[in-house]
Amino acid sequence: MEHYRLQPTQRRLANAIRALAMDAVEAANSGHPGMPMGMADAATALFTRHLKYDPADPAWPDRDRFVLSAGHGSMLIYALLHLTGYARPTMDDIRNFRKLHSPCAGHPENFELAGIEATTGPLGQGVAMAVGMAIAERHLNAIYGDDLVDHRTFVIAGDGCLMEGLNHEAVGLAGHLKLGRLIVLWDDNRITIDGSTDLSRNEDVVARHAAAGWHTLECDGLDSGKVGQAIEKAVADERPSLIRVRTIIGYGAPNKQGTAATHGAALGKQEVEAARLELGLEPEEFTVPADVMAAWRKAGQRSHTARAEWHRRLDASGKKDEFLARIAGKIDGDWLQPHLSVLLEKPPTVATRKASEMALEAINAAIPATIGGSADLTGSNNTKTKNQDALTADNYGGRYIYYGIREFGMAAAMNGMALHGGIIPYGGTFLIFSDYCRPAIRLSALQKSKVIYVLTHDSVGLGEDGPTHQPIEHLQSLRAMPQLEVYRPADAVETAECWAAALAYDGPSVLALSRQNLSPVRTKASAKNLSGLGAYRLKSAGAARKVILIATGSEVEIALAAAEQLEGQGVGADVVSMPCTERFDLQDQAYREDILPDVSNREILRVAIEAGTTFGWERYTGLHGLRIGIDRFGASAPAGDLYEHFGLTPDAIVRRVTEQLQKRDMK
Ligand SMILES: Cc1ncc(C[n+]2csc(CCOP(=O)(O)OP(=O)(O)O)c2C)c(N)n1
Ligand SMILES: [Mg+2]
Repeated sequence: MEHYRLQPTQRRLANAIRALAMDAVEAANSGHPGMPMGMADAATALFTRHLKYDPADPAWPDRDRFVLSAGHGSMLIYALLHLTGYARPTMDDIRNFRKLHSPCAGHPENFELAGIEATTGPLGQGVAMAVGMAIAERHLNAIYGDDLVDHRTFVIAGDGCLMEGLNHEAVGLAGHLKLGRLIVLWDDNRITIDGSTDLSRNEDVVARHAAAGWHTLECDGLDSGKVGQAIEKAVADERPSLIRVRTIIGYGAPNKQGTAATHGAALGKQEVEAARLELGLEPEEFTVPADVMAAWRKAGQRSHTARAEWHRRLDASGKKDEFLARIAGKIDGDWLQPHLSVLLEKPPTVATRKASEMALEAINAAIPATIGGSADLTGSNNTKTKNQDALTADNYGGRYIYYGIREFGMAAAMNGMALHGGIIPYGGTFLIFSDYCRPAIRLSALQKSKVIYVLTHDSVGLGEDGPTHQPIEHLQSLRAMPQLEVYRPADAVETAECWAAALAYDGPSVLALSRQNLSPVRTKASAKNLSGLGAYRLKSAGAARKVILIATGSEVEIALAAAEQLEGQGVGADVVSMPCTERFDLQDQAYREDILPDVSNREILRVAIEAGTTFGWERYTGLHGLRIGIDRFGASAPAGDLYEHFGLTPDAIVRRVTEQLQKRDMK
């Protein structure tokens, strides 16, 4: 065994990763040792010789980005961060892998540890977020030049990441945009959970990448030197690169390696002992030999000088403040008040998607960090403004991305751009197709990445396209997602306010916007961003208040008309516009009770009106309130006919309210 100790070879450095992965999974009796053990040599090549990073300043803007797309192999990144000298995770953190309050969560979370660029685990999304990071890098490079922005995005992906449908979108987009700074290392171990990849895959993964314009190459993944050579070639090539890294899952566990048994379970005491002998590891758990640790720490300092030089260039650039503010996500530019003044001069009757475009004209002129786009619905989503050129392989400085029909790919790429920093991405599709982006919206929310989803055609009000295109459950299901703010503005003023609130929120937002024209409901200036309060009293009852009509978006004007009729019958009715339930829930109790008094519903009937599922509206109406909406799939017809058909007219609403009031009086 002595020969292992002559010098800390790359293999011995890699074995430190293997040891920590085995030990942590063993201690947790849960986790995935196979992937880190198989990819240890490849990761050692990347982190000791190629990746540009500095554990002393994990947020250094010009660092290379590394994304562990195969997030189940989280112990790989935890080991790497510890070995290269990041402040966390400590060895104690690693000992507590997968336990409550350890930053070493089951899957890597960017909000837990500096050095983790993206939250991964849902397979495929890491690669797709990396595409967004690579776009962000080229875009900022086009603006600030090589002196300030000149880095790469590296990814480790497994068979699973490349099998997911999303991968087709991500690979297509990266190939089309010629993102040469993107390098994916594919852990080709021919194993997934169910067993051999022969069970489920016969496609030529490499040929698929080549067909999309990628540079492809392969190497022995158990030879760190060979992996390094492949990385060098990938770096030199102008196309995005896929390196097929041939490995053996669980490498070093003599009886289990190469089998799915190492994928996602502790190896067991006996097998760990056998692996220690096989690999020449220290006998004690969680132990890294001093010379190996020293070599790792030294590797972690490789980019020290590069960082210092970058800071000197930044100091000399004359753009230091601007650049740092932009990376930090600071937004100045007072676009809202001037824009509102123009709107209030002559309140327009427009669809809120059009109102969003009008707001964006002001936003994109005032805030250079925005990058817009759409998944092939630019003219419908109204996401492109006059000053936006397309961001293309020939013009990375453009600020509008034609994502193609790749909703999930767009959403994941936007997460990547937001995580990279320096960019505020927004992108459009129909609200119905939020289902196609939903897993990425969820990662926006979990990571609190500032992405704005412009989701138009937000109800049966889209009309003739029919039930396949008409959202029903979407608004409420998106509202159910933690940390995501869902806005549904009622007119052009609210739309601008919602945009302002979304831009100010340190996390993702959805703007649900109408296809059909809406009358203005806000015609007077207000000192506050009322939409930012989530809900506000748009009209106060004239007669004694018996009813509160709570409506969102396109239904607010209908509620106003219904209230007028009720008042005509001597029934006092407030109208509350509620563009964002999440925001309203955040207001203090006094405000909430002022807007929605009488929780018991004894004195006042609360009525929710939204052209979507009524599921969940009892939260605001109370169990004895009235919920007016659509609890079935829609239908193909002109919007006006559908609103009649589904009882979303002032007359129908007044009828139901009156009935309900009579029922109560009988009690
Ligand atoms: C979207 C998604 N589906 C399923 C899973 C559960 N899962 C985790 S790892 C894995 C198998 C992945 O195989 P591979 O990428 O080859 O990883 P390896 O077994 O080689 O480590 C699956 C199905 C997941 N994490 N994400
Ligand atoms: Mg595999």
